[in-house]
Amino acid sequence: MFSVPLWEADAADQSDPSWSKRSRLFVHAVVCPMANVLIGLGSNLGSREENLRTALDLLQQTPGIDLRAVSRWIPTRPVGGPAAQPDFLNGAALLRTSLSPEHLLQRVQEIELQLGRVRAERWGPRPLDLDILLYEQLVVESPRLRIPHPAMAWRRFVLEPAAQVAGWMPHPEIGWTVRELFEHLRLAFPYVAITGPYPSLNRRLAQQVAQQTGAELVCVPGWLKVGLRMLAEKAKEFPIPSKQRSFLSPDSSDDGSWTTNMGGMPLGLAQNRGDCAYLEDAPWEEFAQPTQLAQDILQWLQVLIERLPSYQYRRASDGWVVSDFWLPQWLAEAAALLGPALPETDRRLWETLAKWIALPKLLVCLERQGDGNPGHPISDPQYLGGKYKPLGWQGPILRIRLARGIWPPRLSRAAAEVQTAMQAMQ
Ligand code: PH2
Ligand code: MG
Ligand code: MG
Repeated sequence: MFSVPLWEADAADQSDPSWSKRSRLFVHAVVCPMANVLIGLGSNLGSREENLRTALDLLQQTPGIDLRAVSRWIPTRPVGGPAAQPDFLNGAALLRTSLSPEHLLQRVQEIELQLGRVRAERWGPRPLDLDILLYEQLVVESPRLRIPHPAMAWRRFVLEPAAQVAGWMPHPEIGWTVRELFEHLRLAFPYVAITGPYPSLNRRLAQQVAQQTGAELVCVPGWLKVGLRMLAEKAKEFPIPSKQRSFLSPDSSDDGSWTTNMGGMPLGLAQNRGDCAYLEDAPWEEFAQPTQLAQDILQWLQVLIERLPSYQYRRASDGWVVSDFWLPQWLAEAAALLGPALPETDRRLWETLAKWIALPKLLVCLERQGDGNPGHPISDPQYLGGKYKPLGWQGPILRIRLARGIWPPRLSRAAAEVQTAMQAMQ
């Protein structure tokens, strides 16, 4: 039997270009089909346009990469990073590639280095930044690489050029196309909703963000979801046992008055409690009748419709609004608390009215570390699932992990993160 030794096949590969081309095509078609990849480009040092041009040339010259479309270059103000860094030139490119995400990342980083990139400060100035934004519908989460790029869904300097070359590409985690994300960014009411399992942290973060950005602050009213300051104020009006009163008093540590006064509590009670531990110890029934509560919520929804109108009614040029709740989540929690006391008609009215209220341009979700303070079970989706089906969120979401072990956690990093995201949406 006749067979070509391997080294002869190699020799043939090198001497006959058409053979080599055919064989490579064959390999791609069978082993690694070409993937559509969306790349973001940015430069704010040196000759920006030349840097971007060179980057594209180097990409195109890479075996296994086929450049399909390139956006216009868009001048943008720097978002985040050191003050007074130069303006950026941003763009996007659509590739087809046979390289794996890891190999593509390696190649992209080589090109960045070749153009003089020095990795120093986060969000610092650079002659070239090449980001893999989307790789088909893959979700990659490794220490070196995250796809989709975690901030792409709300960055204008990413979405505007990306929509020019890959408007049709869906974001695998959000389900919207790049074009839909860009439309949402342009048209949605300038509203950031903050949610998470600790009501008082949501509030503190919302307050801090509003203070830093000048945004209007909208907080959940009443005592259901408030920090302890307001609960303590309420407690003065209602007869509750003094044992509970002791840990409802606001403290003055940290930056505000919204944290539990753990000092006044027996150690056992203070352990591993969210700020809403009072929900067990001072059941809401002591404060109001369920039907009254359901009515209050209806009235409050009317107020929200005026303050958070859907984007058909107010233009995006209006000022920012920040809320310390995300409405569907909050309604789900309220419904869970009310349980069977919530009439079906009221629940349907809530849902109908909720649809009139603007979708956030960005949802911020504070997330606990696995071993951290568990928060209150009413914020646990599993608990909610059995009681009330929350409206699903579709859209950009900024997840912020709280630091381990520190309680209450400092929120300055989280606030800076939200502020940068808001800047990126402008
Ligand atoms: N990239 C960053 C941080 N900030 N701002 C603009 N305008 N354009 C960018 O490409 C950019 C940025 C981090 O990669
Ligand atoms: Mg980048
Ligand atoms: Mg980068």
